[in-house]
Amino acid sequence: MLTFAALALSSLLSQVQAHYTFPSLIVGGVITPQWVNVRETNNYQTNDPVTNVTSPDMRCYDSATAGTATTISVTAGSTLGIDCPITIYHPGVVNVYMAQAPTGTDVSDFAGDGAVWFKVYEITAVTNGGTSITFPAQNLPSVSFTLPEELPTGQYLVRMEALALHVAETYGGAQWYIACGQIAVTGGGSGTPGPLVEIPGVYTGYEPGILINIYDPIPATYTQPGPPVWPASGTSSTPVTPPVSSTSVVSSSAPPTTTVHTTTTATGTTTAPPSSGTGAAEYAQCGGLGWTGATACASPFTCQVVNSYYSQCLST
Ligand SMILES: *[C@@H]1O[C@H](CO)[C@@H](O)[C@H](O)[C@H]1NC(C)=O
Ligand SMILES: [Cu+2]
Repeated sequence: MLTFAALALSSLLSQVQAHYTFPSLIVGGVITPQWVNVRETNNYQTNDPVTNVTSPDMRCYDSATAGTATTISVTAGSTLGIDCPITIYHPGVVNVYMAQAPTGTDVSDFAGDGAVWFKVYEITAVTNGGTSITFPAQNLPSVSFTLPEELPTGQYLVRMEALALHVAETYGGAQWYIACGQIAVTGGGSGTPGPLVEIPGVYTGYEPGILINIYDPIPATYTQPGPPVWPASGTSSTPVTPPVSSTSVVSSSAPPTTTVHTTTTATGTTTAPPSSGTGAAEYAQCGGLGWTGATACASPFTCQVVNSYYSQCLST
């Protein structure tokens, strides 16, 4: 039975970890309705990340929702987007994996088990020999990439993975924001996607791009976790966000939350987000080694230590 204290605690936890989800695909410039072509994830309300690399939820994060979705057609060679209404506000990197449902199996019935996943897109970090590290994926409202023309026609899971690295200096600190869409690729080619990996299984949590302190010392290099992108020409270090026509939004049951977050830049300098009244807004950074911005939080939020590099304005 949930006591008031338990409710208050769960509310606190959900706010400490109130992050982001990927409820929609973007097909032909149209944002699909939320959780229709993307399997509803366990965090559709809390936005909580996955932190356990061996958990079955590393795959599609839908163990608690049944994760039903319908499948949308996308032409090989066209642009596929994945929408993030709250924006990807933590520093980190992106990997997009796909897995083809076996011939004769509807992707709705495909669990994605076995070594079936290949990486089709990534957004890595940009380093400069130790003077700076930047995260081009940070603050993106969506991620878009070109479906390879070589991709065979068929039904696929498309697994979005935003790996947040702001508290990744200890094992288990890295945060994964995950969702799986269902697409039917038409007009495909005759490529052989690979290398194929299992999820979970692809990460141990000890990779240099996962167990990493991004603040001090500033990493000289960054190693993107996971296999190389297929096909090799599909690798892109510059995220491209095509314009999305707002009139083409099919539906959205809940308007996107406009939570303001902190932008941490490569050099350790940090830009504080705007706040209403006195003090920084909810989820804004308010302290940590190297922090030179505001340390006061707007009422009713208080500045709480996440780690020595990162304090955040949170509800108490
Ligand atoms: C991580 O997930 C695995 C597999 O479900 C489970 O056995 C293990 O207890 C989990 N670890 C933690 C720390 O929750
Ligand atoms: Cu977060």
